[in-house]
Amino acid sequence: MKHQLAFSIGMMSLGSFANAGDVYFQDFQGTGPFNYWSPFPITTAPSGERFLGRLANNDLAEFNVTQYTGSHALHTYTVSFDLYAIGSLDGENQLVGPDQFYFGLQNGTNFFKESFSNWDGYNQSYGGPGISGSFAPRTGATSINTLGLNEYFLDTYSGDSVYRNLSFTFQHEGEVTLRFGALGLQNKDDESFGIDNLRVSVDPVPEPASFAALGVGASVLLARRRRKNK
Ligand SMILES: [Ca+2]
Ligand SMILES: [Ca+2]
Repeated sequence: MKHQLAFSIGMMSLGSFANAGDVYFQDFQGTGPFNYWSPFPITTAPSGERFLGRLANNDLAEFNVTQYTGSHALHTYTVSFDLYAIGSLDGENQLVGPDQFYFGLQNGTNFFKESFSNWDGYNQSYGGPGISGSFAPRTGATSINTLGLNEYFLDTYSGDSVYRNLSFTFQHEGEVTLRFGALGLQNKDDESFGIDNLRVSVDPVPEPASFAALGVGASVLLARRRRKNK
């Protein structure tokens, strides 16, 4: 019986990688603890939505994917999450900003760093998935003022903007610790960011050696067929 138990546990952990695809999802609706995250506050918005945040000046929130998966091997990682841009964010404005959110790895690799604006008249650098430039406030937002986070300025210069499903794919060997941060913000009750609905997929990377062997095999087969046809 002991053997059977060990075997099934082994298969379960192996299965999570053999099947690939989604291995982690977190919507922060529960009370936690949220394992493998660095300690960070959870906020409940007036709408009832719970999320990781608020991130403001120099705050870092980190999730250790490797501790969760237990594998340092080379994999393709796909990470997606919802970003909440909260309060009177000033986008690209150089006097009271730029107000930036960034996402990357703990080792310093950055995948995303854009400014966001909820302030009418101040543009933001984020223009949609993969698009960076100078755009009107809230460009690319999925919904506006749905969380109820507008306590600082109760007008059109504040509120909240939800950017659903920002998605990033990268290959990495070794430890993967995701890092979410904010730069250049004012007080947290005035300007901040939140993270929600984090999804991580981990897929094996095909080995170049097996690709090469497949290629050689195919060309040998082709050559044989050609000889046969002559
Ligand atoms: Ca949530
Ligand atoms: Ca600002």
